[in-house]
Amino acid sequence: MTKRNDHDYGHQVRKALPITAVTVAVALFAAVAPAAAPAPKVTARDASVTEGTTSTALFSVKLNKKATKNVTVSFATADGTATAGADYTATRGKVTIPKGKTSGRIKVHIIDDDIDEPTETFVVKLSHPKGAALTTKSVTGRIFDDDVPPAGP
Ligand SMILES: [Ca+2]
Ligand SMILES: [Ca+2]
Repeated sequence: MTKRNDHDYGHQVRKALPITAVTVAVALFAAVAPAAAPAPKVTARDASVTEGTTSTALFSVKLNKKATKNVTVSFATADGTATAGADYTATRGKVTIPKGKTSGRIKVHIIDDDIDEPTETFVVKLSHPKGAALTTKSVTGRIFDDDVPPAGP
């Protein structure tokens, strides 16, 4: 009776061992593996241009820390008081901040008209971040006029 019980006990221990070994291995791995780093955050800044001095509005897009892989953010312009096709060129696309870098740029073409007008604005909407969290959803482009008022009668 006693011998048989001992044998059964030993059998149970042998069966249990692999599970214990796996559990210890998983616990060790969890302790050694670094915790997943939080994704970098993307911010963008407004831009201002004066008609005629430059044909491009440059919007700076920045990460709060270097990316460990390429970060992309989709963007698309939208009219404010400025009109696409008359004051600036409607633009959409993706801005990429390459792995290891912290900044990228969005370029929007500004149209130099000959019309005297107030300062006008358009918006660049940001969306669909990949590899980072988006903290700026839209930025504003300001176009300062450079045309003189028409001469009075
Ligand atoms: Ca204009
Ligand atoms: Ca103008």
